[in-house]
Amino acid sequence: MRAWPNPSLPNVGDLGIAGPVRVHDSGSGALEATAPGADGARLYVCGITPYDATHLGHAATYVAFDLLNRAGRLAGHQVRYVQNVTDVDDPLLERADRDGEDWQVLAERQTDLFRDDMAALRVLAPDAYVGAVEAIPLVVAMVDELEERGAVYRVDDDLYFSVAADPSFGAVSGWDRETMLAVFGERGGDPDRPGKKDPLDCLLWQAERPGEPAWETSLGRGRPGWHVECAAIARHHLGGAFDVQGGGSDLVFPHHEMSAAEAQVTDPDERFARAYVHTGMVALDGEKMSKSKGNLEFVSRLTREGADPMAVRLALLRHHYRNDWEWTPDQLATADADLARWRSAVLPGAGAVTAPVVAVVLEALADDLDAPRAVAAIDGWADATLLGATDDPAAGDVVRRLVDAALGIAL
Ligand code: 5CA
Ligand code: ZN
Repeated sequence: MRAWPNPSLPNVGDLGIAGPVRVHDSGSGALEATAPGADGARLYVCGITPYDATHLGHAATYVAFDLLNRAGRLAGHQVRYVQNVTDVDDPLLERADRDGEDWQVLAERQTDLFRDDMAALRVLAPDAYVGAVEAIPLVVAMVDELEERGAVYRVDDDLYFSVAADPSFGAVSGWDRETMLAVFGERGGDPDRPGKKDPLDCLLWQAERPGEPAWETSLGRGRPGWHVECAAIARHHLGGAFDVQGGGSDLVFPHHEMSAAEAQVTDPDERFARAYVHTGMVALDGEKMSKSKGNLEFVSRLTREGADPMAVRLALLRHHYRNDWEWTPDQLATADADLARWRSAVLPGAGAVTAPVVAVVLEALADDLDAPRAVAAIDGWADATLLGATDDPAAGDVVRRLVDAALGIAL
């Protein structure tokens, strides 16, 4: 499907990240240097299930991976970025049902809203933006391959993936079985269904249920399971052993564990992704912002009320992507004032020396996307400039390009 219009990227001139970009891999629990090959960096980020979009938790997650995309480019790599849209799945159908709305109309409207919000936040667009529905042929082909490898079995007319087929199952989350079992049911799994070989086995293909959408395929009439959707899309659009699989920390298990296992059974010689990177959860009113609880704040509500999307982005960047944190309205007011300060500091052109601030911002970005450190460096430069420093006659232009290219904020 179509993505959103790309924001312009400034001419970065001599701004560049010298060393490797390092990110925290959930599997190893350590910072790992990304090491893109000659064909560039390959990034897959799990997309929305299109309802209740775009809340600030979504926005924080996509802005975080946008920093990774930008860091890769500043390190001189071509970046190939793929994202999905889970445009058919139980939660979407349940919401459409609850509201008496056609599920496709709901999905299209919410995907449009998400596109607009991503464009407003100046998130670089994916090179391939792929819906679950349009990926059904890819899913069917992958389930066929899994079947040839003996990793598929039937419960009634539904097809299940046998997690025992992947010897490295568990390596993405590093969780023990007990922990996996404790959350599987809460995150779309069905540990108690009779007839399964292992309670952790997950659905690959769900046979048609009365009143639900279904597609006629060689697997029978039905629809794809969730995890295989991302496995099939990533594998097809990026190939094996791509650099980073990203999403919020609520996707570590089962989603990323299962997609990796399915892909690794299909292609046993290759890891699915080289690193699994996860963002912390944004809360509101003391609890994780979540569609099921309804404690949400939306990008579009804030902008409709007059918020500058760049202030929303700056407010998100004040938090390190790996932390859990809570949204409060004062953060937007603060970001708005900070943005105004940055804007007046770049305006005259001359300002405080830029070499140190350029170095800190780019180093911070390459060091596990440390946006708070980068933002603090810009604060320091803006303060010095507003106090009258004019050491560098071209400072305003340099900082404007730096903030734009590295942090995605247009001043
Ligand atoms: N469609 C699937 C992924 S294939 C899905 O999880 N969709 S979602 O709409 O529920 O979430 C989209 C992204 O936002 C996921 O990466 C999810 O982890 C992230 N996310 C959801 N809620 C929050 C939150 N409160 N804070 C931070 N990130 C969140
Ligand atoms: Zn996904």
